[in-house]
Amino acid sequence: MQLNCAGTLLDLSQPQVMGILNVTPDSFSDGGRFVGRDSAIAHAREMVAEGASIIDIGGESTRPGAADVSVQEELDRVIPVIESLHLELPVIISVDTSKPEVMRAAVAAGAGLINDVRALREPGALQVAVDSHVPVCLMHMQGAPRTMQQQPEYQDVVTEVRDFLVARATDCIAAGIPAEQILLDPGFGFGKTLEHNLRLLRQLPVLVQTGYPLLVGLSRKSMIGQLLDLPVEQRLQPSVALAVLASWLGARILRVHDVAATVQAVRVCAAVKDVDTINATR
Ligand code: 7PM
Repeated sequence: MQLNCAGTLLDLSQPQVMGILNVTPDSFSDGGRFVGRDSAIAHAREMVAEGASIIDIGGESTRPGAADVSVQEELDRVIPVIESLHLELPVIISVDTSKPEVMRAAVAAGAGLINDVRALREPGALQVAVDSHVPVCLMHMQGAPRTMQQQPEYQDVVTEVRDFLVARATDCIAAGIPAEQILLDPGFGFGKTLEHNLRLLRQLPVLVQTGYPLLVGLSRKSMIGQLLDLPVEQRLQPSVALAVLASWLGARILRVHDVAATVQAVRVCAAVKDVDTINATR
C-alpha cells in the first residue's frame, strides 16, 4: 500500500505524520507566526527533522466564520512557500486548497498531494486533480466553513460520512483518478458536534472498511477544548492521545501540529499493532 506523490513513494503500511504548515495570517493556533517564507521554511525543516513525511500547506483559513480568500491572495500565500520548500527539502508537499487554480499552480511548483476539505466539489477542481496525477485527500464537511458549526444534524453520522466519501471516491475514479491514489478523511470538526466527532472516531473501523486509506486531523481541535476546557496552546497531550487512538483504529496519516510527540507516540503504537506480523516472519 503506497501512494505515488509526484514520483516520491509514500509507504502506508506504517503510520505517517503530516505536519501542518499554516501560511494564513489569521491561522487559529500558530497566530500568524509562520507568515513569511523564511520562517515557514524553518518550521517545515523542523517538522521534517522530527519525522514528518508530508508537509501540508494551506492559505485559506477554514475556521468557522472565516472570511473567503481570493484566488490571487491564496496563490500569493502558498506558491512561494511551496517553491522554496520543494527546492530545499526532500519531503512530500501537500496543498490544502479547494481552488482549481491553486491546485494547478501548487503541483507545478512541486506539491505531491492535493488535500481538499471540499472533496473536489468546486467547479473545475476534479479535472485539475485528474490532470495533476497526484494523490488526493477527500474530506467530509457538512455545510460551508462560515456556518457549518451552527446546527450540524445527521440521522447517522458514521453512515452518512462514509456514504458521502465513498460516493466522492467513485466520482473521482470515474473521472480518471486511480483508486490507489485516493485518501478519505471524516473531517473532524467540520459541521459536527462533539458527539458526532466522538462517534466518528469510535467507529473509524467502519471507514477503514471502505478499503481507502484514511487521513485524520484531530490536532488541537475544538472537541478537545469541549472535553477538557483547554485553550488551543494547551492541547498537546490530548491531541497525541487522539492520534494514537486514530492510528490504533486504522488511520494511515495523522495531520498534526506537534510532529515530534505524535511521531514517537504512533511509532510505539504501531509496534504493538504489528507484533504478530513480526513473529510470523521469524
Ligand atoms: C480552524 C478550524 C482552523 C479548523 C483550522 C482548522 C483538516 C484539514 C483542516 C482535517 C484535512 C485545522 C483545521 N483540518 N484537512 N484542514 N483534514 N484533510 O484544525 O481535519 O487545522 S483546517
